Formats: sequence, structure tokens, C-alpha cells
Amino acid sequence: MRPARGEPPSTLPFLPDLRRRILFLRNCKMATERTYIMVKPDGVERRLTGEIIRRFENRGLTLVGLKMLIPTRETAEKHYAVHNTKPFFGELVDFVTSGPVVAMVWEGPDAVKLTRQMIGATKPADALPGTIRGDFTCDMLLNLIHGSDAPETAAEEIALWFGENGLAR
Ligand code: RTP
Ligand code: MG
Repeated sequence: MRPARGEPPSTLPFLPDLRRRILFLRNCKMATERTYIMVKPDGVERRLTGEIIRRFENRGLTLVGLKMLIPTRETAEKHYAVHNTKPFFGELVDFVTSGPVVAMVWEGPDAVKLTRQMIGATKPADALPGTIRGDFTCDMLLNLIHGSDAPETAAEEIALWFGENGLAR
């Protein structure tokens, strides 16, 4: 009900609906997807892990798994197996195994597409301002962050980096 003229509203009228929608999305398995996100060694070294987590939390995604590790060559090669015939494969594996990474699983509606958009394009000149890469890097290799490119790859990557029972929920 609208407050009488001149009376301050006790609360913004749309808020209860918004809260209900947020609760619905949190509980709605159909709308929810998981994705594998990794802050690469350059992102950790540049102390951008907090900034990256803040962006995903601000967007409304939920962190469901997190750990810091130095990837083995075997894991990095499996992770980037789709690129193993490309000329940059060796350099890519060298880079990803060069220091600690922060491995994470994020959950939310359309999490794969949403996080990829927030990460920005692979080619520095295509990474728009406002995206993580567009705001913090202009290098093709030192591009701070990985995000799964499809729900199927996300499931494989989550299994590779976190195993069967490695997630908090
Ligand atoms: P990522 O897998 O790390 O999230 O990156 P992405 O999806 O944006 O790009 P992808 O095509 O999967 O390539 C993986 C990483 O390889 C390097 N790359 N170099 N020189 C090249 O042409 C080239 N293409 C890709 C990038 O560092 C990219 O992040
Ligand atoms: Mg990729």
C-alpha cells in the first residue's frame, strides 16, 4: 500500500519482491549453474584475488569452493588439453605452473556465460573496459584469470581441480 501524501515510506515497496526473487534464485536448482574460475599466477602476484572475488560476489554469485595451490604440469596439461596442438601450449603450461593459483567454483544463474562476460575477451584489444581483463591487463598470456567456456567443460574442470568431494557444498 502506498503511504499517504507527505508520509515517508516505511520501506521501498519493491524490496520484499526483490528479496523473494533472490531467495528463489538461490534455491532454484534449475536456474543454477557452476563454473570453474582460476586466478592465474599473475593475478595472485598482483594481489588481484580480492578484487576478483569482490566482483563476483557483488554480481550475486556464490562461492562454493576455493583453494590455493601451485598446479602440477600434469594438471595444467589436462586443463588446457584442448590447446595441446597449438604453438602457445608449452608457454601456457609453463606460465600456469609458474606460481600459486587460486582455484574456485562459483555458482549462480548462467554462471558460465556470466563470468566469461565479466572476465572479458582473450584478445586484449577485444577485452572491454569494465571486464576483469579489460581493466587490469593488456597481455594475451598474462591475462589474470581463467573461466570455463561451457557447462560441460565446467563440470570436467571442477572434477579435475577439486575431485569428487573437494567442494564446501
Ligand atoms: P582461459 O581458458 O585461460 O580462460 O582463456 P580463454 O578461454 O579466454 O582463451 P583460450 O582460447 O581458452 O586460450 C587459453 C589461453 O591461451 C592463451 N592463448 N594464446 N597466442 C595465441 O594465439 C593464444 N591464444 C590463446 C591465452 O593466455 C588464453 O588465456
Ligand atoms: Mg579457455
